[in-house]
Amino acid sequence: MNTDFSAWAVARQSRFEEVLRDVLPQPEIAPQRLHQAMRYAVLDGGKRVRPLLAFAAGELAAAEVERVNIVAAAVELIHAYSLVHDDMPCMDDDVLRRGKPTCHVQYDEATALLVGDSLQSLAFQLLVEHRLSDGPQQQLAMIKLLAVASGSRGMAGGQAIDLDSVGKSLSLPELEFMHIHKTGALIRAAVLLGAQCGHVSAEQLAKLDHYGKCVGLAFQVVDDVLDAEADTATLGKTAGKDEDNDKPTYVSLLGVVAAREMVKNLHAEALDSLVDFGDAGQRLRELADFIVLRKF
Ligand code: GRG
Repeated sequence: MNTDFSAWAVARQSRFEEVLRDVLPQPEIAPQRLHQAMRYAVLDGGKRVRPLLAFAAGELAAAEVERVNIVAAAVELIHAYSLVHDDMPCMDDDVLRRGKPTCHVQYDEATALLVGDSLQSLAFQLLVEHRLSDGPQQQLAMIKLLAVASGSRGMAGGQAIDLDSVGKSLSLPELEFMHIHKTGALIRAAVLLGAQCGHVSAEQLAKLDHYGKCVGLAFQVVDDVLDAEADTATLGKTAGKDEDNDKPTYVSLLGVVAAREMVKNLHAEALDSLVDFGDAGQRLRELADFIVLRKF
């Protein structure tokens, strides 16, 4: 635990890029255009927050790095699929993502749809092709965890509520429910899957689950604030979309000051969940700091 956070994160991000390059279908393999578009959507961009959370939780649980590489890749592939589909004209209809044209703009809509579908399938293929845990029951439970987190009772369900909420005003609990699913579920899954590659007690897992829930929601509240306050060049995606699309957000509901206060409280609650881990929880603490202080 001697290196500083930024050196720790950069080392894992660069190792992880190689993992992604390996697990994605090579661009010269047929169907080339689909495989090239999958690589376009996943590689060379993104903060890789979810993989970093999986790595930090895996290190806390003394997990084998090869196992964590796979769960981190599966989570990031699901995340990338969700961004590709979210950007399509039938959803958010955006032209810029990670500082470059969105997948359907660079390729075409049908290809973008298939990119999302194929990234999702590949995520689950990885989870069944590699050993992630000492026993098959635990591995099945991990696969189910990611399936639930990304499906209609997780991310996709949250997205359905999001699409339905345009032009409506939601209560704070309704908004929280939407975001805990749309954004929080996958972030929480990243923490839990990283930890489950190693060894943690049920009590420790419950604490990590609470940490994941808090940072997942904080991530979204920060996203709402950045959408209102930051510029397109800094974000690498179109700023001000929430207001333009008349979407309920923490900023529209509470205002920026109260939204920032909420982030502060979630941050404190996340750190509180890590108290019993002592030094072993340091990277997760630093990631909570990064998530609430991020500028893009
Ligand atoms: C299409 C099923 C389906 C779901 C889409 C995640 C999502 C659900 C939509 C993305 C819309 C959005 C901007 C949500 C806010 C939070 C969020 C997930 C931001 C993007 O994640 P980052 O900031 O992106 O981690 P990078 O590019 O850094 O990986």
